[in-house]
Amino acid sequence: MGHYKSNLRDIEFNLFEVLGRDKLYGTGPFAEMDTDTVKSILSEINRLAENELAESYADADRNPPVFDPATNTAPVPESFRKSYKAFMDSEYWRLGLPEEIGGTSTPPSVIWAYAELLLGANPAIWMYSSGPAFARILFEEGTPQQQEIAKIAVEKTWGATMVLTEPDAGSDVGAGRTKAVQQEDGSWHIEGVKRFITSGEHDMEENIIHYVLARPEGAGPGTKGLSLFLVPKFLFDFETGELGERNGVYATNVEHKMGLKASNTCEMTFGDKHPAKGWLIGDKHDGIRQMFRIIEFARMMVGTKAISTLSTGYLNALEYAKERVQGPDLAQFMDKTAPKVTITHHPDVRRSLMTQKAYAEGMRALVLHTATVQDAIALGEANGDDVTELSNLNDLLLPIVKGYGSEKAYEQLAQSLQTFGGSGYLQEYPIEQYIRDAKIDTLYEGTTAIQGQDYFFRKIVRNQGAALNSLAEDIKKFLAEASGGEELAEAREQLGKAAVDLESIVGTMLTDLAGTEKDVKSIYKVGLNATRLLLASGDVVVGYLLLRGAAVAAEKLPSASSKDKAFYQGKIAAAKFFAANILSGLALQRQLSESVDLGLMELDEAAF
Ligand code: ST9
Ligand code: FAD
Repeated sequence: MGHYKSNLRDIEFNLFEVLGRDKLYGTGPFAEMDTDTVKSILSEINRLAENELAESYADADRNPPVFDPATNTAPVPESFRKSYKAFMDSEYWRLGLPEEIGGTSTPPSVIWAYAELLLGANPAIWMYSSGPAFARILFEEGTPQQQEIAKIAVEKTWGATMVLTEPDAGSDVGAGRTKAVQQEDGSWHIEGVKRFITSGEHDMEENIIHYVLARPEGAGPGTKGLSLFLVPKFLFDFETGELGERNGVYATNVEHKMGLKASNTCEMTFGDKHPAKGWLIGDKHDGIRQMFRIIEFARMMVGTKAISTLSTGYLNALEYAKERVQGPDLAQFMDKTAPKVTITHHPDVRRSLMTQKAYAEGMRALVLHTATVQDAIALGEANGDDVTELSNLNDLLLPIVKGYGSEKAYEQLAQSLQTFGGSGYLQEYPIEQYIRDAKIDTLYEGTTAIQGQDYFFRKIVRNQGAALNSLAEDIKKFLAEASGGEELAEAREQLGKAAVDLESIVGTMLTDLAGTEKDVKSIYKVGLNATRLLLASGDVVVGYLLLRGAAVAAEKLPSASSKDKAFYQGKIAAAKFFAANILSGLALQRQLSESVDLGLMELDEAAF
């Protein structure tokens, strides 16, 4: 067995016992994807993930791709290539692609369930294998000719990249200087240097399509002046896909990173050696909106990756804790001859393990809950319904999945390592790599600070609180129904209080925002609270979803099989633990949000 420990039982618990996905699968646009099919797909991907996909995880970390400046290449190690090929050969990457370009219509909840397995086993495989998923943007946003190119890109499984970042344009994408110059034949020449481009160069597919944000000559400043271009590594015949000359886009460096080393992170130089030809996607200048369709998908992916890594970190820690014998039971502290026990007997280890479990399972519920909102959007769109409200709810949840998910996964992975004691610090166990590989999740696709601002300004204020209110209504309804009975009464009360504290934090921030009319500096108070609000919201949503799961478990427990009994007991225990130990912290966050003042902003920089 490889490093990866999946939790298919909990994925299926969420999908079928809590979220009722069996009622959706096999119906309407998902007629081909019934519950049995979904279960067999997940079971097969799970097998693949634990074996072939996980196999190269450590080797590709210890022997990462090396950049050759003479040829501008960075071939991946053989072990990784094998894992990648196993995934591509499985053809599961077709799930969720439009059928017109060679895909299989699949509910988003199935995609994110399988994504967890792949991302937990070997996340770089997902990155390199995303070319067909990217082609969807060409199909949905492109000209008729580009829609045909989308089919070619899928058929040939060409790689793809999203190309935004530049040395002086990271969070501030609108500061990008890469230029696009229109040519007489309708194509464009792209000129500039992009930085940190995932999968920018590799040798596993014959071609790579770069989706590049660049500023056409004469276009305005900021993000709205950027357009999205298709820039292939090799030029090709648009009708047949036959490869032609090398295009003028080259990797000019591959970064040496803390983790996720199998994934090439490239500096890409456009138009230096010879012209880098590009084509405007959809023949219209609407780049940032088009690119954000990719970003939204990628933010969901990043959150899922982080959460999945925590889950396998926790399960590895749990396995170790059940075997590691150290010290006597605390209750026998007077007896120097007392027998030694496994560390699961120590209160502090139990506290830590239950914290890891509650976050890992709570955040899995968060991903799959968000995915069911996406199911409803897909269904609504297929039926021609107005899906605005559902889309707004999905938009509200995305920064929580990405921002909260990545921060808490990284924080809790340190606890998983702690469970191993000194052994956790060794490369003999996977946790140190998990920590290194998961750190990136709080950084790319918009740092946590950016997620916090996106959440407050765009997803709450601009939406006039509508999506947040609908989420709050769901929580209130759950509390009013008293689901889970007496067993969960105290935890429900704790959730209710935390939700009130959260409303109050939002209220404080809205008041501070309104305060800018009198004093523009009041906006700093909003900025000081933005990440706090994001993390507090994550706690409340995760607490709510854990309790929803626990209520189902409480109902099923009396008639459960002996194997399921422990599982359901664990669901109830995790929800109660989270409510008592984490949700109670919201009261302090509320106080802190109210006490924010301008002192920090007025402090001389020299005093830091
Ligand atoms: C990166 C990649 O880090 C790392 C991993 C790569 C892995 C690749 C493989 C996996 C991907 C698979 C993909 C498959 C593809 C599937 C396709 C499916 C179809 N939501 O607020 P404003 C838009 S890449 C939606 O004024 P500023 C919107 O159009 C690098 N749209 O912003 C808006 O116009 P309007 C990642 C949003 O002040 C316009 O932007 N880098 C959202 O000009 C302007 O908005 C980052 O993520 C949103 N949440 O610019 C950068 N927000 O208002 C982080 C904005 O009219 N920085 N738009 O609607 C930010 O996000 C900044 O806040 C900023 C600020 C750039 C948006
Ligand atoms: P900066 O924007 O300089 O941020 C530095 C710090 O300041 C951060 O803590 C940030 O939160 C904070 N900060 C910045 N602005 C604000 C603000 N307005 N308010 C509050 N705080 C702020 N990019 C791509 O285009 N394509 C890719 O495929 C890609 N893959 C990547 C892979 C890796 C391994 C890495 C490391 C990066 C990748 N990136 C990619 C780039 C990534 O998206 C950026 O690194 C990220 O958006 C942050 O930009 P930056 O590094 O310039 O940091």
